[in-house]
Amino acid sequence: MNMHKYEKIWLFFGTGTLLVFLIIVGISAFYMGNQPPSCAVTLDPEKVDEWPPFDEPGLKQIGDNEYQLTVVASAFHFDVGTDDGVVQIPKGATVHVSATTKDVIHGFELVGTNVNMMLEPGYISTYTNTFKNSGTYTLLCNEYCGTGHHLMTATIEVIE
Ligand SMILES: [Cu+2]
Repeated sequence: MNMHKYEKIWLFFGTGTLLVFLIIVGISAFYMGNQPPSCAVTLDPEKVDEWPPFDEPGLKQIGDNEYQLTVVASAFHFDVGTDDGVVQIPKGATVHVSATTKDVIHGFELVGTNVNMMLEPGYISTYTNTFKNSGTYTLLCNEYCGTGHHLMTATIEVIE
């Protein structure tokens, strides 16, 4: 088969970039352990209020500068365990976020961070984030969930 020189170059280039990307994804997934956040943990969405840790939402210290933040979402509210919807986290703390929803699908986006999850009824969504910079971060719902969707916020304050 007679192939044009440029065709050979582009075939080589295309195959080469594909191999480079596959190697990068392989190293990232299997050597560095990067996995997409998984929703493989389930619960009964009718019994969220009785299901630990969602029976007591809020921030709990679980180690040296390590915290567990449990959040229950429902239309149109994030229950973060405080009356004013504000959670204070010390700067530099590692926070394991665990969240679920009681009713419909909600979003869980902590603006300005990589924390961005979808909350689905019957599933527990988790994400671990280290807050290196102090400041005020807004937690908002980014999945349209009904008439009060735009009011669905909470606040995370990272303090010195
Ligand atoms: Cu919403």
